[in-house]
Amino acid sequence: PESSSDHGYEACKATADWLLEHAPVRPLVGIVCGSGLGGLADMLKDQKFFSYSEIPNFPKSTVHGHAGRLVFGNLKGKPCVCMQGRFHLYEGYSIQKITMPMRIFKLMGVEMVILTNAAGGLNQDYKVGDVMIIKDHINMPGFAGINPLCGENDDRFGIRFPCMSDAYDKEMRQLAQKVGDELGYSHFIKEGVYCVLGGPSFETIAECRMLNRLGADAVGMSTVHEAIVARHSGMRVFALSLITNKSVMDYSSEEKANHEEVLQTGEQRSQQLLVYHTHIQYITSRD
Ligand code: 6GU
Repeated sequence: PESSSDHGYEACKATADWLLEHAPVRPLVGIVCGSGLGGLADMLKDQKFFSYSEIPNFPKSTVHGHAGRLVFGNLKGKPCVCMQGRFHLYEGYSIQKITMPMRIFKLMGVEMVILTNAAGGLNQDYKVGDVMIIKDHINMPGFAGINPLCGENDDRFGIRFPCMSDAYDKEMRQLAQKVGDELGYSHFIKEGVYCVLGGPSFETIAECRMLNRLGADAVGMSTVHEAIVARHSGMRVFALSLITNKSVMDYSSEEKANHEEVLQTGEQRSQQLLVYHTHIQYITSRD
């Protein structure tokens, strides 16, 4: 088995301790902002930023549209830590390294993780700008033996064979539906299955058709690995996909997936997303 020294328990613990020493709050909620969705972090009060490059043991962000910093602060009075920019398999890191922030969250005391991403809409009823509450996932890399929990299990985080049938917290999903209704957003809020691929190339037409037939509603290159590692260590997970483009399913189509469209849709929906997010957070914190 490969050495876990740069992403194992000791490395995660050292990073968590370093962050807690320098952070203004001890976070209970950990948020990961997807491509073009980093605006949420700007809503935090009493912010403190850490560039990924200054955090010990942290990977570095390499993609345009991902700022690459950790933001601590309060959202509606709830202490949060927010990743502005995440790590992807296609950047060349190991899958254990890209999910290391989840374990650092856990060791800082985070109880709930909110993951967001930009995704392609496979479901033909979905429109660009729709927000999909993730109710389940298909872990394609997992079928090929690429799972962040591969390797020796560290019992300090969780068990060898964690259950994934309850990965996406039901109570949180119901809450998110309710908040969407209350805000008058129900026409663009869906609930569906997210399929992760390794990327960085977008899907072919044949691949989109296949994924759609397999029961996936949206496709992307993130989130699932983080959800698995977060669930492994017992954190609750809530995840949203912003449908930034429709997957091409038809050989007569002239449409082409591209990163600029992904970022643009994020910007266009950003205002509602911010309001939506903040309300989800607010209701989450009513205890
Ligand atoms: Cl169409 N595919 C993938 N794999 N990721 C995406 C996407 C599409 N749109 C946004 N992210």
